[in-house]
Amino acid sequence: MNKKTTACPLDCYDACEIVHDGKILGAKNGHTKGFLCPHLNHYEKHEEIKEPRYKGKTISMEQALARLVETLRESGAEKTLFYRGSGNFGLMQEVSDHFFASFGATLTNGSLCDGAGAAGIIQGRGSNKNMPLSEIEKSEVVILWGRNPHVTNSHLLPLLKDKTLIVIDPRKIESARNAALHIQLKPHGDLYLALLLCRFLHIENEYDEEYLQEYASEYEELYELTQTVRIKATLEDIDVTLGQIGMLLELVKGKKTAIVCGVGIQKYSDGADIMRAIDAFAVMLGLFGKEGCGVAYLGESKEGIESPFKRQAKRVSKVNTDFSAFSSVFIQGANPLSQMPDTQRVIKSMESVANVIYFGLYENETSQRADLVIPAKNFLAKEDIRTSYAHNAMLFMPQILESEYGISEYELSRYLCKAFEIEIQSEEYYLSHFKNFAVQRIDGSWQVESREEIPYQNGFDTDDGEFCFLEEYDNDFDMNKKMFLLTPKSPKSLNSQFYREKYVYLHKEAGFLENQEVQISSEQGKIVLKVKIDATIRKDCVLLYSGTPGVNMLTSSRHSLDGKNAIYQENKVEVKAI
Ligand SMILES: Nc1nc2c(c(=O)[nH]1)N[C@H]1C(S)=C(S)[C@@H](COP(=O)(O)OP(=O)(O)OC[C@H]3O[C@@H](n4cnc5c(=O)[nH]c(N)nc54)[C@H](O)[C@@H]3O)O[C@H]1N2
Ligand SMILES: Nc1nc2c(c(=O)[nH]1)N[C@H]1C(S)=C(S)[C@@H](COP(=O)(O)OP(=O)(O)OC[C@H]3O[C@@H](n4cnc5c(=O)[nH]c(N)nc54)[C@H](O)[C@@H]3O)O[C@H]1N2
Ligand code: SF4
Ligand SMILES: [Mo]
Repeated sequence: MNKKTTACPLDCYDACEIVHDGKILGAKNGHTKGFLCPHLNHYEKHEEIKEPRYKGKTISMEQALARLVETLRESGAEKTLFYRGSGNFGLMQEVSDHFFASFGATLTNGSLCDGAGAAGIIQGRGSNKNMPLSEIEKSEVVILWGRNPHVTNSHLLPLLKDKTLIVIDPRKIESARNAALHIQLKPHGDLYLALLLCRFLHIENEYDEEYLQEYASEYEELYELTQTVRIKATLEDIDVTLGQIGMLLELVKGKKTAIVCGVGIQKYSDGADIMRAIDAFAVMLGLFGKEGCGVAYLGESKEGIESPFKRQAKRVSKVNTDFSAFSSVFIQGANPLSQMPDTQRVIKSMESVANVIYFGLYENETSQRADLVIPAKNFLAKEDIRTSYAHNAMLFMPQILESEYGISEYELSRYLCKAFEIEIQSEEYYLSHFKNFAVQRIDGSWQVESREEIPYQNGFDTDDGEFCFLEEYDNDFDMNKKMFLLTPKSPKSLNSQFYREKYVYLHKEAGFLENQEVQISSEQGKIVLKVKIDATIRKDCVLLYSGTPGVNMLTSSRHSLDGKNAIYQENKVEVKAI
């Protein structure tokens, strides 16, 4: 078989380049450096749905598509919801938005992922431009602030070699082992930590005054705000010492520093403020617009690319969607019955929907509930292009294999457009549209043209070009005796895809035994799971990986105050033996 190159389609910072010669292998060149993660190393072992079915009975693809058209005709656009998740990050996934928006159906907005942090970034900087992996490579000090690269971003690891590492995470993640400093703070303590870091920078006159005068002249107001944080009491509340603050400031002094943030820090109601406070610390250090410096977050994967699809539509939030308001709900690339918050509510809300249609690769809670199941083609069997939320490459994903089952998003959308007399361009047209947003570099790779390697070199994108500091914050650190719920990502699964976890992870001093069955409960609901003892987590934390069946029985479908994001970690929980 000929060698062909493509890219991993999954929702992951790395967006790896793949060489396929009958086997899936990591490309040797570029950031992929010849290795892939377990999800792709074992990709072809995961059994895909091969046959469409309606009300439990196998049907042909022709019958499924005819059934779908009939269903949409019966419901009408008003009563149709299109709910798309992040199972595949190819740009062509949005072609279904084009059909449903043109049809007049309702689409979604809001975020289960990074929306609160993104909102905080935009409030401060006026835009959300990310620090790419290639710049992190040039830094001397890297602060992993709620990012776990061994699990979620393994292609960052080779770039971290020989750098001074600081880890701020309630868990002793793998990177904490060789970090110069690990601040194992209480979950949700980050806003206070960031404000205290700003305050001490000011007290010790270690801030970048020249930079601040030019690009963030209201820094004295920020200092006043930080003075409202009571030092001793707050440090106790968040379980951080003055020594740790001093050491962090010493380690970053005069060094090219990258603050690399993940999504765990912002899955709270004040997630936007948390991210904005971390940004403020970076501004105080003068880290923006300089080589090897800045703040990396989960950026916008479609930054610099205009969509060729019609996307204006009525929208409802994907955090607390009222499915019962619709008679047809078409779900693509998502498993809302596991991954949306407050599963109890989702089950109820979906109960009365006459037609739940699931368009995906794998069996899961949502495919089990669906009336009509339509198998998708996987990324090897369809044409696509992807970009990343952590680097600036554009990667082409030509079809590599023929597949006898499933249908691509483009083919499905074309079929629906034809049935409803909606205009749609050819697949080649869309692919070349996307390609127009990239330029080829000397090494042959393609890069999204308008993305900057070092954003904010001439100030920020706010009205006056200056950083806009946080002006107030919510001062109610949750002191109640219940335990913090952490729901980070698992090395075995990608959210609910692949090998899903089934345990609750607790510190040995939490008072339970390995394999003991316990009940975990929150205001929202409860679940029973077996215990795994885990020395990497704090005594006051209960860890359930994202994708664990039942995890979202415990979470609430409230939104973050800004950014319309889910707040998976806001609820505190209790554990008891059963
Ligand atoms: N293997 C694997 N890779 C994935 C995914 C997956 O499911 N599995 N999912 C993908 C997706 S959808 C995303 S969004 C990214 C997310 O990528 P990351 O942001 O790296 O993922 P998380 O594991 O959610 O969170 C990272 C760290 O934040 C810590 N954390 C949790 N709460 C807090 C807090 O309050 N404060 C601080 N300082 N730290 C906290 C957790 O302990 C964890 O170590 O990963 C992507 N990559
Ligand atoms: N408690 C808790 N819940 C969470 C999180 C958390 O941290 N804690 N994390 C949240 C985050 S960050 C995210 S991003 C969401 C993710 O939530 P979802 O978007 O629901 O993601 P997955 O669970 O990965 O399910 C993706 C589905 O896409 C399908 N799929 C894969 N490839 C294709 C394809 O090419 N075409 C089609 N049509 N389908 C495909 C697969 O069958 C799979 O079932 O979960 C959120 N849920
Ligand atoms: S590290 Fe991420 S992009 Fe690379 S193969 Fe794994 S899931 Fe795909
Ligand atoms: Mo995510």
